[in-house]
Order: sequence, then structure tokens, then C-alpha cells
Amino acid sequence: MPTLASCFVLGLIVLTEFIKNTALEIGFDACGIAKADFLEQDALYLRDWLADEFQAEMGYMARNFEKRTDPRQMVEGCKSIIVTLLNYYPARFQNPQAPRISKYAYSKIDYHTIIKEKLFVLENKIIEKYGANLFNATQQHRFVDSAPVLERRWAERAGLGWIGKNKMLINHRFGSYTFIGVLMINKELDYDEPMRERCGSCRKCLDACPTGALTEYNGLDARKCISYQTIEKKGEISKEIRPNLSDYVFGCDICNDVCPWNKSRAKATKLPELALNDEMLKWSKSDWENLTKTEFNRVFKRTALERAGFEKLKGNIEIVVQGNLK
Ligand code: B12
Ligand code: SF4
Ligand code: SF4
Repeated sequence: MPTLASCFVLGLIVLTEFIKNTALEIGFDACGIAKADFLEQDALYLRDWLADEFQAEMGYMARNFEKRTDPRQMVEGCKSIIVTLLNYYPARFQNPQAPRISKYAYSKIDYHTIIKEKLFVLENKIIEKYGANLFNATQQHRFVDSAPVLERRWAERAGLGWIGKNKMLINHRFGSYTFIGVLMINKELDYDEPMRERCGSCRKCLDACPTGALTEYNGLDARKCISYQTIEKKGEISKEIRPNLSDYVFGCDICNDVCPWNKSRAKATKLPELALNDEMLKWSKSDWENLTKTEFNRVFKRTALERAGFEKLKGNIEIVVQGNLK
């Protein structure tokens, strides 16, 4: 005769399986679950990172420290963190003569929109079967990229991969070309075990970073990162970084491209929502050089490139196309 305790545990396992299977059915590539808790080690790490001013001008990274290091401070009643991965490795690439765009921005629709919609669908399917009281109705609890949530750490805790020396969450099946989505739920679940670190003695990413932005012990110095400089930084790219942009005008994939886990595991996504912006992929160097605001608005509406905006992108193109001489 099953005890009350064993029935309770069985209930958690059944709900956890339902969540993971549903996440896969709606198009996520992986889903894992972690217990919501204070991230003590990460708080120390983040404090040092901020003290070194590695956040550059991203002032928001220094705000909401308590919430960022403890999801229970973000969402009242939160007990578990559901983490999803979406593989975005593309089937086709840019014209090799063109200024380079990071692969995460190859799709016609910005990934934030796609993941937010999928998290919404996942939540609704859970609610349909298990009731609305599993989620905090008054606070935002679906996250992708923009909130004070240490997404890579939660993905690691949810057993979806390890944090590589390039600071990416690397999954043993897909590599690191994945987006992370987070859904916070007010219910205990059956938790995953974190995956062991599998970088070993490799240091290809550290050696390949053209600007020395990756440090072995203190993480990534955003001030030197091409991704920060070409997307997030307001105004022009810093003069010291210009000679090392490696033709990137939006984002940077170098520390991902060199990773052996991507070379052997990355497979093209078939997700229809991540359909590629084929017009952009075909553009030559001169198409980029002659980009007008009207063309930008037509080709990049709803894409990730909107984040940088036309003026910033145009400035980056000029620097790269004019041989960093500006
Ligand atoms: C700010 C930010 C940036 C900044 C700063 C990057 C950085 N490394 O912090 C800039 C603009 C440079 C950037 C660039 C990119 N980003 Co970004 N970015 C973020 C954001 C919003 C916050 C990251 C953050 O918290 N940084 C603070 C530092 C301290 O955190 P961290 O390096 O992740 O380290 C934490 C843990 O990993 C852990 N940790 C790591 N090492 C160690 C070591 C020890 C000893 C300990 C105790 C802990 C520890 O502690 C830290 C605190 O928890 C997240 C979304 C989110 N809300 O999480 C996306 C996110 C990290 N970015 C993402 C992507 C895709 C990119 C780019 C690949 C885009 C591109 N191609 O240009 C690059 C990659 C650069 C790189 N190698 O990291 C994805 C990563 C997905 C994945 N599979 O890992 C995220 C998760 C967005 C998403 N939802 O998918 N990004
Ligand atoms: S994204 Fe580029 S610049 Fe930034 S750490 Fe990686 S290789 Fe270096
Ligand atoms: S390149 Fe090597 S060290 Fe860097 S993240 Fe990949 S496996 Fe780890």
C-alpha cells in the first residue's frame, strides 16, 4: 500500500515529466528543472565581476543584486526554476565577403519574441492540467535575457550543460548555440543534477578571443567584448577594440565557433519560427556599405538587429568596411 509520502513524490515526478515532455512538444530542444535557491557562490563571483567594472556601461547589471542572486526575491512564492534551451544553429551562413553578423541574429524574428511565446504556451498547458495557482499571477515569471536572472547558472543547475571557459552554457548534445528561457513556478518538482564541467585542459576560446575579453578566472570583461561594443555600447566602438573586430558589425561568435563541442555537436535547427533572413544572408559587402534606413526598417523589422538600431549598425559597418581607420 503506497504511503502518503510516496504518493506525493510520485505526483511531483508525474508533473515534472509532463512539463519536460510538453516543453519538447512545443519546440524547445531541452528542458531541465532546478530548485529555487540563493546562489551564494555566484553572488561572490558577480560582486567581483562588478567591482572590476566588467559590466561596462550596462548599468542594469549592477542593479537588483538581491533579486539577481535569489529568484525567490524576484517572484514571491517561487520554488522551482524551469529552464528551456532552444538550439539556433543555422542551416546556411552569410555571404563570406560581407561584414559579419552573429548567428543568433540570422532569423527573421527576434528570439526574445519566439521564446516568450513558447514559455507562455508551456505555462498555459501546465495551468490547463494542474491549475493556475502554480504561478504567481501578479509578478512577471517568464524570462528570456532581459531580467535580473542568472540564466546560464540556472541552466547549469537544471542539468542542461556546464559553463565553459567562454562563459557559455554548453550542452553535450547541441553545443552552445542555444537560447535560454526561464519559467518560475510556485511548486516543488523533481530536480535535475548539474552536469559536470567538460572543458578539461582545452583553452581554445581563451586563445581565440581577438580582444582578450575572456579572462580565465574573472570571467568576461564586457568592455573588451566585440558583442558588447557592436550591440550594447551607446555611441561608437572604442578605439582600442576597432583593429580587432574581425569583420563583426553585430555580435561575435568567435569563442563559440572555435569550441570543439560546437564543431562536433552543433546541428542546424529545423524550427519554423527560426526561419532565416535569406535576403540578409546573401548581401555582399557593398549591399551592407550602402544600407539605408528604409532598407534597414524593411529587412530588419522584428529581428534582433533592431536592438542596435540603424545608426549604431551603420557606424559599425563604416568602421569595419573602411578597415578600422575611422
Ligand atoms: C549581459 C549579457 C551579455 C553581455 C556580457 C556577457 C557576460 N558573459 O556576462 C554581452 C553583451 C557581452 C553578452 C554577449 C553575449 N551574449 Co549575452 N547575455 C547577457 C545577460 C543579459 C546577462 C549575463 C550575466 O548575468 N552576466 C554577468 C556575469 C557575471 O555572468 P556570467 O558570465 O553568466 O557568470 C555567472 C555564472 O555563469 C557563474 N559563473 C561563471 N563562471 C564562474 C566561475 C566561478 C568560480 C563561479 C563561482 C561562478 C561562475 O557566476 C556568474 C553569476 O551567476 C544574459 C541573459 C541573462 N539574464 O542571464 C545574456 C546571455 C548570457 N547571452 C547570450 C548570448 C547568446 C550571448 C552572445 C553569444 C551573443 C553574441 N553572439 O554576440 C555573446 C557571448 C559572449 C560570451 N562569451 O559570454 C545567451 C547565452 C546562451 C548560452 N547558451 O549560454 C544569454 C543567456 C541570453 C539568452 N537568454 O539566451 N551578453
Ligand atoms: S564574443 Fe568575441 S569578443 Fe566577446 S569574448 Fe567571445 S570571442 Fe571575445
Ligand atoms: S573552447 Fe574549450 S575551453 Fe572554451 S568553452 Fe569550448 S571546450 Fe571549454
